[in-house]
Amino acid sequence: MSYDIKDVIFHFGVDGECELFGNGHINDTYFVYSTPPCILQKVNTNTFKEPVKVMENIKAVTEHISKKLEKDGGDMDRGTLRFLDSDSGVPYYITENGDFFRMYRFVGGAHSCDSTDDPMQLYYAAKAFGHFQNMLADFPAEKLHEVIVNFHNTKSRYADFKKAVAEDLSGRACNCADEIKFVLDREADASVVVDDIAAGKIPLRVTHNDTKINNVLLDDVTGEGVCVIDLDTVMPGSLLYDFGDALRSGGSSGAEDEPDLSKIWFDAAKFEAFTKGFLEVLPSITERELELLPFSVKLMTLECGSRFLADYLNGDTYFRTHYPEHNLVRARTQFKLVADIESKHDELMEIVEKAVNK
Ligand code: ADP
Ligand code: GN1
Ligand code: MG
Repeated sequence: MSYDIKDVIFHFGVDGECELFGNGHINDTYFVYSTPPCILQKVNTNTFKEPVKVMENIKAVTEHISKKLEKDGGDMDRGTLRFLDSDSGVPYYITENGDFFRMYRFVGGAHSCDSTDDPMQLYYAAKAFGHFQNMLADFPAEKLHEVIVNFHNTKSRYADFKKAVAEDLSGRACNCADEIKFVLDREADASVVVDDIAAGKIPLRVTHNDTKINNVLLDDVTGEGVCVIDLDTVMPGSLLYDFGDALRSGGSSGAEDEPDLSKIWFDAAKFEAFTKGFLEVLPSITERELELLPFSVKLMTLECGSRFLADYLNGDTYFRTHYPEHNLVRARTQFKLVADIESKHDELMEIVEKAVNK
């Protein structure tokens, strides 16, 4: 560690012990035993090359949400992330070595799930993500920096994937020929949403873009959604990205990195619960978006699997890994899910139709 963590938190006017926290793949997260408790994060500047712009986005978005909560009598303490300014008067602190830190209040009495067996958790998570999107419906999108360019542009993700295969920087392509073929066989899927957005058939909205199920906090007592977190990638996007990514993670029968693929399938009951919650709070959803809901889950799962596999081929430079084959294991679970979602497409479409006609 090239920084003195006590000194870092001191710059935010906070004191207390710190310990590593959470299971995110990108940032380093610490729980700070201060009064009140806080979360300290070292932002991954390999992923986010312009972290000041990330913080400008997050501040604008959280202030917008705070105003909505105040107006609607929402939970001002726990309904959105609340950042602390450092002694430089900005919501971040940069060490002499260039490490970029931010600090915000810990949301108490709530928890996140990396995966879940309870469809009700999906229902409440869906309402929270849908509500988040509603609160940002009148946010001026042009104010947001595109902090990761083409983040969910699946066509450009395919170009990245093919580059990783061609370069094979890690020399691992020979270990995963079947998985590479699995991705390449589905290239036609990559155009569907991006082309519809470009043609104006799908509205561009302000979206979260990283709705992994552990990025929503649920109340410890009621189970209801409390706060949507991990706001680094809030940018203009499609509602389909948020729906699809939440079910990629939340609709799976197991962990994202479950090595035993016989334990991995896509759970239609979880899809049903999430769809119900999402549609209950998002009446503005269009016909075309509804039609693509099941496809979006497959698309986001395919995109994520291709990113894990590309990272494996590139030598594990993007996602945090805990052992050498970790990204390949993650990619395989995603592809198992993709194949299962493909086989269940009609069943999932019927669930959407049933939810709409309720
Ligand atoms: P990453 O970008 O690395 O995924 P996150 O911002 O999602 O980082 O934080 C990692 C984990 O820490 C979350 O999944 C959640 O469990 C926990 N966490 C983050 N912020 C809070 C908070 N304000 N209150 C409670 N738990 C939090
Ligand atoms: C990363 O930050 P975290 O762990 O919530 C990634 C997502 C992936 C996800 C896969 C900024 O999310 O795009 O879907 O891992 N975030 C970024 O688990 O790349
Ligand atoms: Mg996260």
